[in-house]
Amino acid sequence: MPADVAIIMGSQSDWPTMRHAADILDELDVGYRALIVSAHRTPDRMYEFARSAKADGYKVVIAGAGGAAHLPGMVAALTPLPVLGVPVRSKALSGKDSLLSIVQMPAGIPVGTLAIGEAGAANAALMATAILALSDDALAARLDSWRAARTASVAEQPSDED
Ligand code: RP5
Repeated sequence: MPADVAIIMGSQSDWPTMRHAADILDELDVGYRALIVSAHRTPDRMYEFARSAKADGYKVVIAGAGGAAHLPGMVAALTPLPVLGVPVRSKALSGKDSLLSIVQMPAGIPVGTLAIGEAGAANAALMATAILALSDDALAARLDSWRAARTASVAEQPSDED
């Protein structure tokens, strides 16, 4: 299966969050590759990844980082591919620093910023899937089924069971 989506993250410590994106892509049968690419610790790796991402066949980049989270914006500056940013929850500021670092891009270089943490990672995967589904009818049908199953799983009345 071709890797249409790159899930990149600044650190191994981001993986427990970013794996929620990977889980959704697995459910939807979307090819991806997960890579540790740090703007601060491995800037050359980040540059090489971003510069070649399109030629390498990726169509969407999901970038998760925490704290002074430069990774999504730097990668967005270096590739024409859509970049979805996931603010990872930080120890010091609970991810508010990550969110503000990622979301406040100056006009001209967009990063599609999702929610802090696991919900953001999962939604980044769903948004990446929706982008890919624009030119893939089979994937669009899988995404429709996935969404319909989520809707069908919601009970009409609350239960006493946890
Ligand atoms: C960022 O620093 C990473 O994205 C991570 O969220 C944060 C902390 O990294 P570690 O110190 O846990 O490696 O670059």
